Amino acid sequence: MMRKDLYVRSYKLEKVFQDYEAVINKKNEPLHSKNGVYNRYKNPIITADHIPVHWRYDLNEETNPNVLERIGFNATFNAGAIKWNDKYVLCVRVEGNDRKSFFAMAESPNGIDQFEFWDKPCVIPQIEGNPDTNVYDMRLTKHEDGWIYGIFCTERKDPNAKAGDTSSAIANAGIVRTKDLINWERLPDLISNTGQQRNVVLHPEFVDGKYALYTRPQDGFIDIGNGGGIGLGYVVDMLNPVVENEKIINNKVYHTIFELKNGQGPAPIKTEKGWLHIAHGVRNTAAGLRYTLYMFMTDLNDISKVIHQPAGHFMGPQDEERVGDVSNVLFVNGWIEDSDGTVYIYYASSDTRMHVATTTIEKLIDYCINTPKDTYTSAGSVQTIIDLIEKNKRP
Ligand code: M1P
Repeated sequence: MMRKDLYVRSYKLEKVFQDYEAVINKKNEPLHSKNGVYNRYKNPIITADHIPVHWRYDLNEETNPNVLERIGFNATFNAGAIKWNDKYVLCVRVEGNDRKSFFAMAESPNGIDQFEFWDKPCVIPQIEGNPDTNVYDMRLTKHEDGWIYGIFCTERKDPNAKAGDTSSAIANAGIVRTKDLINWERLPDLISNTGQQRNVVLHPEFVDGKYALYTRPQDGFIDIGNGGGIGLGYVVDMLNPVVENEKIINNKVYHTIFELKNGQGPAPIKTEKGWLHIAHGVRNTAAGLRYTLYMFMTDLNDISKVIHQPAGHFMGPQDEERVGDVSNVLFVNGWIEDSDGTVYIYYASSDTRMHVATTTIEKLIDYCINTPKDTYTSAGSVQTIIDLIEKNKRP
């Protein structure tokens, strides 16, 4: 290489590293909370620009003299979350330009900025004879049995697809477990009798000696048909994960934000007033599907019983969150409760990027218990508003 070419090459490479450093060191700041319930933050916390340089570039000057990116990445979203060695760790769904999703861990010292990916993406062992085509949306649960479980969607081509149908797929829950977030043991995929599954989440405690799983049965891959609703079922042995007694505990309902489908977010958080749940609800619009986040609480003694559920969405896409590969989508599958009661909600917007919102256990309980319930009619909504107006007029 000529001296000038070498100079240009090293300049280009330096710029690539500088851009990356600028992204991972960008400070974040809370935005004013419009509703008092949570604070959004100014910047997304993980984007495709957070992908490390050594995943994207061949750094060898002989094999990459022009400093061209060799592997491109499209999006970073739908992350599971866990506090690990005092760090806020996300198991991010990374999607390459080749459309394949995979998991990669990223950590931050404070939960709101400076997220940096670990050295390599996660290696998920395959099931012999039945490899995953695509994997995504891992929920991490630290279970009382001592393992950290990761339950994710595994997608494979529908073996019964007609000739020429190159889209039909089957979704199911893949299961891994780990003690160090590095070495993953693959367990058999979930066995349920209710069709396809997505958004399956492990409850952190045993219930009557069994593992409890939140499920989302569906008839088809996108259309859930007669299925849908958040289910709850039990598994005796995670090495033979057959779901028993799967029942819908939080159904889809006509003319709500979860009219079409819904799905449990991360594993619920235990509080003295009940289990806090965050989920996504989907409705149809003329512009396509709209995904928002909502909350509910279940009983400490009977986790199948919903005891509080505010009307409507808890968070909906706003401003730049509305736009992305799949626009008008908020999705959540990770949150972290700190020992001081702070809650970090890690949500993704429009299947493109990761964000954080912070709140507290106290505020979330207040929100769930004291936000009016759905009346399911316009007249009911008006009455709810009038009740508050009248209350505010009383001395
Ligand atoms: O594109 C929006 C979301 O669609 C699916 O979620 P659900 O099964 O509830 O419809 C998933 O593919 C999810 O990853 C995606 O964010």
